[in-house]
Amino acid sequence: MKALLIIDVQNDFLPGGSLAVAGGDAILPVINRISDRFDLVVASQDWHPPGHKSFASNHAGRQVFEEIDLHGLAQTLWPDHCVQASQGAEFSPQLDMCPVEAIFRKGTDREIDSYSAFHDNGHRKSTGLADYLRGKDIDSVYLTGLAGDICVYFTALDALAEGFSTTIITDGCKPFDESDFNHKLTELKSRGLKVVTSAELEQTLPST
Ligand code: VGL
Ligand code: ZN
Repeated sequence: MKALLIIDVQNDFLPGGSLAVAGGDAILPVINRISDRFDLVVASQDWHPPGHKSFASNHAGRQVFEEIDLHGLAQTLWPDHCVQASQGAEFSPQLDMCPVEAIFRKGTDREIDSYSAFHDNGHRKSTGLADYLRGKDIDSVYLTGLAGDICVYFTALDALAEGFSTTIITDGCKPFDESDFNHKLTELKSRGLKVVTSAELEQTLPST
Protein backbone atom coordinates (compact mmCIF):
# COMPACT_ATOMS: atom_id res chain seq x y z
CA MET A 1 0.00 0.00 0.00
CA LYS A 2 1.19 3.45 -0.91
CA ALA A 3 1.12 6.65 1.14
CA LEU A 4 1.66 10.22 -0.01
CA LEU A 5 3.49 12.31 2.62
CA ILE A 6 2.99 16.07 2.30
CA ILE A 7 5.75 17.77 4.28
CA ASP A 8 5.24 21.23 5.83
CA VAL A 9 3.20 22.92 3.06
CA GLN A 10 2.55 25.86 5.38
CA ASN A 11 2.21 29.59 4.76
CA ASP A 12 5.56 30.49 6.35
CA PHE A 13 7.43 28.29 3.83
CA LEU A 14 5.56 29.77 0.85
CA PRO A 15 6.14 33.11 -0.90
CA GLY A 16 5.18 35.90 1.54
CA GLY A 17 5.99 33.72 4.58
CA SER A 18 8.75 34.31 7.14
CA LEU A 19 10.97 31.44 5.88
CA ALA A 20 9.79 31.26 2.29
CA VAL A 21 11.08 28.82 -0.30
CA ALA A 22 11.34 30.75 -3.60
CA GLY A 23 8.83 29.31 -6.07
CA GLY A 24 7.43 26.97 -3.42
CA ASP A 25 3.87 27.62 -4.59
CA ALA A 26 4.61 25.75 -7.86
CA ILE A 27 4.24 22.45 -5.98
CA LEU A 28 0.64 23.12 -4.86
CA PRO A 29 -1.14 22.16 -8.13
CA VAL A 30 1.21 19.14 -8.47
CA ILE A 31 0.27 17.77 -5.04
CA ASN A 32 -3.44 18.50 -5.58
CA ARG A 33 -3.37 16.68 -8.93
CA ILE A 34 -1.86 13.42 -7.62
CA SER A 35 -3.23 13.09 -4.10
CA ASP A 36 -6.18 10.89 -5.12
CA ARG A 37 -3.82 8.19 -6.42
CA PHE A 38 -2.67 6.92 -3.02
CA ASP A 39 -4.11 4.52 -0.44
CA LEU A 40 -3.36 7.06 2.29
CA VAL A 41 -2.38 10.73 2.45
CA VAL A 42 -0.65 12.17 5.52
CA ALA A 43 0.64 15.71 6.14
CA SER A 44 3.28 16.99 8.54
CA GLN A 45 3.07 20.41 10.17
CA ASP A 46 6.02 22.31 11.67
CA TRP A 47 4.48 23.52 14.95
CA HIS A 48 6.81 25.51 17.20
CA PRO A 49 6.09 27.18 20.55
CA PRO A 50 7.05 30.92 20.48
CA GLY A 51 10.19 30.29 22.59
CA HIS A 52 11.54 27.59 20.26
CA LYS A 53 15.34 27.36 20.42
CA SER A 54 15.66 27.09 16.64
CA PHE A 55 14.61 30.75 16.41
CA ALA A 56 17.51 33.26 16.28
CA SER A 57 15.23 35.63 18.23
CA ASN A 58 15.59 33.37 21.29
CA HIS A 59 19.42 33.71 21.35
CA ALA A 60 20.72 37.16 22.34
CA GLY A 61 23.40 38.43 19.95
CA ARG A 62 22.86 35.68 17.37
CA GLN A 63 21.90 36.20 13.74
CA VAL A 64 19.46 34.33 11.54
CA PHE A 65 21.14 31.45 9.60
CA GLU A 66 24.07 31.26 12.06
CA GLU A 67 24.86 27.76 13.30
CA ILE A 68 25.12 27.10 17.03
CA ASP A 69 25.49 24.06 19.28
CA LEU A 70 22.13 23.24 20.89
CA HIS A 71 22.41 20.52 23.56
CA GLY A 72 25.16 18.81 21.56
CA LEU A 73 23.54 19.11 18.11
CA ALA A 74 24.40 21.58 15.34
CA GLN A 75 21.43 23.94 14.99
CA THR A 76 20.85 26.50 12.24
CA LEU A 77 19.08 29.55 13.65
CA TRP A 78 15.97 30.36 11.68
CA PRO A 79 13.67 33.36 11.57
CA ASP A 80 10.56 32.83 13.72
CA HIS A 81 8.31 30.53 11.68
CA CYS A 82 5.36 28.16 12.06
CA VAL A 83 4.51 29.40 15.54
CA GLN A 84 1.69 27.28 16.98
CA ALA A 85 -1.75 28.55 15.96
CA SER A 86 -0.34 31.46 13.91
CA GLN A 87 -1.44 32.14 10.35
CA GLY A 88 2.07 31.23 9.15
CA ALA A 89 1.71 27.74 10.63
CA GLU A 90 -1.50 27.05 8.73
CA PHE A 91 -1.48 24.86 5.64
CA SER A 92 -1.65 26.79 2.39
CA PRO A 93 -5.28 27.64 1.61
CA GLN A 94 -4.46 26.39 -1.91
CA LEU A 95 -3.55 22.89 -0.70
CA ASP A 96 -6.42 20.42 -0.99
CA MET A 97 -6.64 18.99 2.56
CA CYS A 98 -9.67 16.75 1.85
CA PRO A 99 -7.63 13.59 1.15
CA VAL A 100 -5.40 14.12 4.22
CA GLU A 101 -6.31 11.49 6.84
CA ALA A 102 -3.85 12.49 9.55
CA ILE A 103 -1.58 15.37 10.47
CA PHE A 104 1.68 14.79 12.34
CA ARG A 105 2.97 17.86 14.18
CA LYS A 106 6.67 18.28 14.89
CA GLY A 107 9.05 20.78 16.45
CA THR A 108 6.78 21.16 19.48
CA ASP A 109 9.58 20.66 22.06
CA ARG A 110 11.28 24.04 22.49
CA GLU A 111 14.69 22.45 23.24
CA ILE A 112 15.11 20.40 20.06
CA ASP A 113 14.34 20.90 16.37
CA SER A 114 12.60 18.30 14.24
CA TYR A 115 13.19 18.35 10.50
CA SER A 116 12.02 14.81 9.80
CA ALA A 117 8.34 13.95 10.13
CA PHE A 118 9.42 10.69 11.86
CA HIS A 119 11.82 11.80 14.63
CA ASP A 120 13.37 14.88 16.24
CA ASN A 121 16.90 15.81 15.07
CA GLY A 122 18.53 13.84 17.90
CA HIS A 123 16.35 10.78 17.25
CA ARG A 124 15.29 11.05 20.89
CA LYS A 125 11.53 10.92 20.33
CA SER A 126 9.39 9.54 17.55
CA THR A 127 6.32 11.33 16.21
CA GLY A 128 4.56 7.97 15.83
CA LEU A 129 4.41 8.31 12.05
CA ALA A 130 6.28 5.06 11.27
CA ASP A 131 3.98 2.96 13.49
CA TYR A 132 0.92 4.75 12.11
CA LEU A 133 1.96 3.93 8.53
CA ARG A 134 2.73 0.30 9.41
CA GLY A 135 -0.63 0.03 11.15
CA LYS A 136 -2.23 1.05 7.86
CA ASP A 137 -0.22 -1.60 5.93
CA ILE A 138 1.83 1.02 4.11
CA ASP A 139 5.11 -0.25 2.68
CA SER A 140 5.84 2.56 0.18
CA VAL A 141 5.99 6.29 0.84
CA TYR A 142 6.05 9.09 -1.73
CA LEU A 143 7.36 12.45 -0.54
CA THR A 144 6.36 15.97 -1.49
CA GLY A 145 6.63 19.34 0.24
CA LEU A 146 8.92 22.00 1.66
CA ALA A 147 11.71 22.51 2.02
CA GLY A 148 13.20 19.83 -0.24
CA ASP A 149 16.73 20.13 1.14
CA ILE A 150 15.70 20.25 4.81
CA CYS A 151 12.50 18.61 5.99
CA VAL A 152 11.80 16.48 2.90
CA TYR A 153 15.44 15.31 2.88
CA PHE A 154 15.46 14.31 6.57
CA THR A 155 12.05 12.64 6.25
CA ALA A 156 13.34 10.59 3.29
CA LEU A 157 16.45 9.58 5.25
CA ASP A 158 14.32 8.32 8.15
CA ALA A 159 11.79 6.62 5.83
CA LEU A 160 14.63 4.63 4.23
CA ALA A 161 16.06 3.77 7.65
CA GLU A 162 12.60 2.62 8.78
CA GLY A 163 12.53 0.24 5.81
CA PHE A 164 9.88 1.92 3.66
CA SER A 165 10.25 1.88 -0.08
CA THR A 166 10.85 5.63 -0.51
CA THR A 167 10.27 7.84 -3.54
CA ILE A 168 10.66 11.60 -3.88
CA ILE A 169 8.34 13.28 -6.38
CA THR A 170 10.76 15.86 -7.76
CA ASP A 171 8.29 18.48 -8.98
CA GLY A 172 6.27 18.00 -5.77
CA CYS A 173 9.16 19.42 -3.71
CA LYS A 174 11.01 22.73 -3.71
CA PRO A 175 14.30 23.30 -1.85
CA PHE A 176 15.90 26.45 -0.44
CA ASP A 177 19.06 25.57 -2.40
CA GLU A 178 18.74 23.58 -5.64
CA SER A 179 22.38 22.48 -5.88
CA ASP A 180 22.45 21.31 -2.25
CA PHE A 181 19.21 19.41 -2.91
CA ASN A 182 20.74 17.69 -5.96
CA HIS A 183 23.71 16.53 -3.87
CA LYS A 184 21.36 15.25 -1.20
CA LEU A 185 19.28 13.37 -3.80
CA THR A 186 22.44 11.65 -5.05
CA GLU A 187 23.29 10.62 -1.48
CA LEU A 188 19.73 9.36 -0.85
CA LYS A 189 19.74 7.36 -4.10
CA SER A 190 22.83 5.51 -2.85
CA ARG A 191 20.70 4.50 0.15
CA GLY A 192 17.89 3.22 -2.07
CA LEU A 193 15.79 6.32 -2.76
CA LYS A 194 13.72 6.37 -5.95
CA VAL A 195 12.93 9.60 -7.76
CA VAL A 196 10.00 10.25 -10.12
CA THR A 197 8.23 13.20 -11.68
CA SER A 198 4.49 13.64 -11.14
CA ALA A 199 3.97 12.98 -14.88
CA GLU A 200 5.76 9.61 -14.60
CA LEU A 201 3.70 8.78 -11.53
CA GLU A 202 0.44 9.57 -13.32
CA GLN A 203 1.34 6.94 -15.91
CA THR A 204 1.89 4.22 -13.32
CA LEU A 205 -0.65 5.01 -10.59
CA PRO A 206 -4.29 5.10 -11.73
CA SER A 207 -6.55 7.90 -10.53
CA THR A 208 -9.24 6.61 -8.13
C1 VGL B 1 11.95 23.54 7.87
C2 VGL B 1 13.65 24.90 8.57
C3 VGL B 1 13.09 24.98 9.84
C4 VGL B 1 11.34 22.75 6.75
C5 VGL B 1 11.39 23.58 9.13
O1 VGL B 1 10.13 22.44 6.81
O2 VGL B 1 12.07 22.45 5.77
N1 VGL B 1 13.09 24.18 7.60
N2 VGL B 1 11.95 24.30 10.10
ZN1 ZN C 1 10.88 24.72 11.90
